[in-house]
This record gives sequence, C-alpha cells and structure tokens, in this order.
Amino acid sequence: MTEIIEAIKRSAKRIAQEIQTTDFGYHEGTNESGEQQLKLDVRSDLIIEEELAQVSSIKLLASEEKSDPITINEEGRYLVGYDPLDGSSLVDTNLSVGSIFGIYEKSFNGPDLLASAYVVYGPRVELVTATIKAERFILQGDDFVYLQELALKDKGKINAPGGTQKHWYPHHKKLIQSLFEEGYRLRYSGGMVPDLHQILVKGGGLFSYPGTTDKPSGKLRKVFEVFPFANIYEKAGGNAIDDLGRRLLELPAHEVHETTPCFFGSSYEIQKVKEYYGQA
Ligand code: AHM
Ligand code: MG
Repeated sequence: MTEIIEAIKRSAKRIAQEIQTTDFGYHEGTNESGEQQLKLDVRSDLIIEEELAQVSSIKLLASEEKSDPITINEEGRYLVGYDPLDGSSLVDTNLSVGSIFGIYEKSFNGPDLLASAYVVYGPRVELVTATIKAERFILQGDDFVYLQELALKDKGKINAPGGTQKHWYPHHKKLIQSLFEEGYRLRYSGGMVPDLHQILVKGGGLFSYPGTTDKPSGKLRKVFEVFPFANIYEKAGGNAIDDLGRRLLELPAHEVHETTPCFFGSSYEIQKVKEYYGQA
C-alpha cells in the first residue's frame, strides 16, 4: 500500500508539471464514456500507468481513459481504479482539476475498496489519502508535507449541486432549494475534486450529482470517482449515499465505467437527502 501511495505522489508531481507545459488541445479520440479526450487526459493517464506499473503488488489497473483494465502482475494483490485528470475540461479556464485513485482487492466492487486518494492541482498541489483516516498533505518543494487530518462536522454551510438544472427531478430541485432556504451557500466549480475538497476542508456541506431526466444513472463513475470519494468522506466522519439511500460503498460495479447518482456530505445534509428522496 505504501508503495502505491509513493507512486501516486510521483505521478502527481509529474502531472502538475505537465499541466504547466502541455497545450490544452484535443487528442484524436474519445474515452469509453464517449467524451472527447484532451492531450492532457492522455498524458496524465500514461504518467500514472508508468508509475503504477512499477508497483509489483498491483494486479490490475483500470482508468477512466481506457476501455478495459490492464494487467500489471497476475500475482499482485491490489486493483487500482483511477481518473487521471478529473475536470480536465476546466484546465483552459485555469480552474482546479484533480486525479482520483481507488485501491481495491479482489474486485472493483464498493465493498472491496481498501483505500483511496486524490490530488488537487490548484494554486497549490495537495494530496488527500484515506487508508485509516483522511489525511491532507501539501506539496512543498519535492515533498508532500503532512498538514492535518480531515474531519467533517455534523452540519456544514456549502451546497455544491451538480448536473443540469433543466434535467433535475422535482424532488431533487426541492432538496437543493430547501438547503438554500436554510442559508447554505452555493460553491460549485464543476470539478468534483476541488468541489468535494472544499467541503472537506471547510468541515461540511453537500455535494450532489443526481440522476437526471437525461442521465437517470448520473454522470460520475463508481470505480474511478464515486467509491474513492465515498471512502474519503466516511473516513472523515461524513456519509456517502446513492438516490435510494444506500451506502455507496455497498454497491457493486458491474463494469468499470458504470455510473451512479451520488451524494456526499456531513450527516445533517445526508439525512436531508434521504428525506427528500423518500428514504428517511
Ligand atoms: P470528467 O472525468 O470527464 O472530467 O467528468 C467528471 C466531472 C466532475 O469533475 C464534475 O463533477 C462533473 O464532471 C461535472 O459534469 P457536468 O459539467 O457535465 O455536469
Ligand atoms: Mg472524472
């Protein structure tokens, strides 16, 4: 596990450098979700593959940018699912982006996730890991320096509602509106890494990416995005559920690119989600 985290740190430093220097143009091709890939998506994917391929305890790698998992070492214990550059469509606007990693054993199902991590490329480069606790590190020079344990309070002040409002279901509109009526503030950049990071650092709130009339299963992918963040939120004392009120980490992934509606927050906001979704 330590070796994997070290490989993640090496890739984070290389990707941070790449963001500074690679142009923002498109690569010729789309990913499995049908999204056009940037050169930066493809470069970041290669960097992570190169670094993680050096870790002999890894059996399989699955990436948001690859159709199928690739084998690293048949005898390896761990399976790693990653999103090399989440929110990359924001790079041209100079907003923050991130990399997300889930470390699994046996399968890419939620219950088999052992640990997770993400990197935020913003004004600073930060790393958050969740093995036993959720811990925050900041890149200073060549080292990731420990900053703090991340712990959510029972209730926050931030509302980060994803998805296109035109396609929200009526009960979801009511949930979001009710939080604003309680005094919650809108904080949404469109990058799930900085949006979820902000809630963790400020101590609470709700990030939602619901199922919508055009995308009933939502947009965010279980293996690369949802399960890793669910683990981090739970380790920080928060909750992470789907639209049926189930713990996200109890869900299976029938294939690695599968998506799910998802809600991450402190306990108060997650209780509100359950009420408005009829699961309380
Ligand atoms: P990506 O992995 O292709 O970058 O997509 C994931 C991103 C998340 O960071 C963000 O929460 C979401 O897409 C926003 O999507 P949209 O703007 O389509 O609602
Ligand atoms: Mg992504």
